[in-house]
Amino acid sequence: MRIHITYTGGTIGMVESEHGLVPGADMAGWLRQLLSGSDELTPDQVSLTQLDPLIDSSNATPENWQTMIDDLRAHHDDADAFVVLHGTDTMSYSSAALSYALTDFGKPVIFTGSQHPLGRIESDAAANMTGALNAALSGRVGRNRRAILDSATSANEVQTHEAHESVCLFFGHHLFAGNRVTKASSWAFEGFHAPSTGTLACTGTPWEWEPFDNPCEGWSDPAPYTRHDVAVIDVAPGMSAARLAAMLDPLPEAVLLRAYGVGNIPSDEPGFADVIARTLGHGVPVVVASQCQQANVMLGRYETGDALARAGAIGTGDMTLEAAYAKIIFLLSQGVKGDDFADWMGRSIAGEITVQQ
Ligand code: ASN
Repeated sequence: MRIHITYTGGTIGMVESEHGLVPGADMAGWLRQLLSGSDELTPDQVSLTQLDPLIDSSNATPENWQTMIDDLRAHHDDADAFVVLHGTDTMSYSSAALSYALTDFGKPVIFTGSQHPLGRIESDAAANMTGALNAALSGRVGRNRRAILDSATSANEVQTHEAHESVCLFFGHHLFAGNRVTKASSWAFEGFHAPSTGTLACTGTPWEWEPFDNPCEGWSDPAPYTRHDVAVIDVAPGMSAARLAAMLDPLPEAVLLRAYGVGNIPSDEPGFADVIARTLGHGVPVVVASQCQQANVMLGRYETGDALARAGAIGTGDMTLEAAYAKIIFLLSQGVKGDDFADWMGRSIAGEITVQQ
């Protein structure tokens, strides 16, 4: 068994500086030491790419997502499983983003990081690293889920290929699907939750694995991630139509509106729904998510969300905010527009959404 590790930055490899934590720990040396006593995985079975520059994940962009994808693809044939070391702040955005782009990868990719740097005596770095390695070695992640009919890249040409849902995130004794997870705590060792689907596995002797079968359609030959102008807007009590309009001027390429509950907005606020209808009228997709971590967006369930549904807004179903945002950037990077964009937001590329039959 060979493992390739892509080290992107994050607290796990940080050290104290005059201005707070910054990358700077000896990751290669620490890993060698961590594995030196193991009879399952020796240091020479592990390769490491240290991305340059190492970043705090708060600085991650879609270009960084693509750099990770490029490194994984470059090492695809060198290893049986992969670990991505990443900062926790945007790890769930990156793991969702990579899940869409790697449905053809066919090997496990496990994200992890830590709340404390590896040099701290109370650090969760070793537990998370060994947990991610154990998940990678388990043989239970990244297996073929189903052969699919793919109409993603060319509407008329229907072809079959195999789709895999292979990107996971290990943190605080739990393994999650990479596109179902959200950072829930800035300090707890159990820092992540998967509010709609729960965990894939929990550590122990032995690990407890949960049944999980979210069908996915996959995406063949994805174009690289590029940056796109997506406005993420939170609705709040008392917010006026003028404020919403100002936030949408100039018009972005897409809007991700964080509404209330099942996708409700202040419909009595004069002009509020009109701003959204006008935005849609300009051909800008408006995707409506919920401020609830555990949500199933159903536009039109209430009168307060009905105007959004009638205007053609797209609900996120049970996707996390991170999965929805990364999916919007993915679809824009693929050049998907109009009705196809709305259609794909509701379909499962990599198991990120529960498709209602
Ligand atoms: N700011 C850090 C990061 O996301 C937080 C962490 O890794 N715990 O890179």
